[in-house]
Amino acid sequence: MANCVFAVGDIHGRLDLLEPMLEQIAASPGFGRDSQLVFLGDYVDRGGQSAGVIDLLASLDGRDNVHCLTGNHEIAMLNFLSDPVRYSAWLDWGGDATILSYGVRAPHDSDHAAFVTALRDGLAAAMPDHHLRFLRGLKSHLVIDETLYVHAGIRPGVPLAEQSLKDMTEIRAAFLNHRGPHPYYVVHGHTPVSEPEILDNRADIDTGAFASGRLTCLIVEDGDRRLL
Ligand SMILES: [Mn+2]
Repeated sequence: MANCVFAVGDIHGRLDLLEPMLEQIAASPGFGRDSQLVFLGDYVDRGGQSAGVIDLLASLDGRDNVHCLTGNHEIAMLNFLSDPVRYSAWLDWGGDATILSYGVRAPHDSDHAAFVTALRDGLAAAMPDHHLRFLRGLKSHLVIDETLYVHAGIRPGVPLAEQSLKDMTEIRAAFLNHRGPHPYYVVHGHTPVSEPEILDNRADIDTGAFASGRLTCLIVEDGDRRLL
């Protein structure tokens, strides 16, 4: 029998939505020992509880049946930690909320480079080591049976092994507008939709939880796809 997979869309700091969803998944009739749990990335930014979301997911991530993928926001956060001056744009993408969620206050430096460096130093000091290990260990994609799980999508026509991390975490139009089949059915997030979009070749389950209050979980079982 094929695995029953529960895939969760973009969380963006909404621990208040993630916790009840995990309870709902555990209570679902389809959930059992062989079930797989896939998180599609964008755990941080915008919402108020990014640190809490990372802490919860990091606590699950060691299990064989739990798979955490990277989103572009996790990459932006890691980039900021390594070079805050070059990657300060992360702050405008909701990274400021992530930093606040770790209890770090904005420094008073008026010089931009000094300001972002002090923020980075504060964040690095506040983050537990296992949060950093979690972020660095995130996978780019995952294939289970005939389904590909990936944050943003893939570039049509390019073999999976040749897909770039940038495309897998950032692609929009070239992937979203492609109506033909891919080598795999693609389950993804990244581009917010008001309703989960379950198409013939892909499913977009980013329902913009940060703003909408709606976090989506798709159940994939024996080639059948349904919402939790
Ligand atoms: Mn994204």
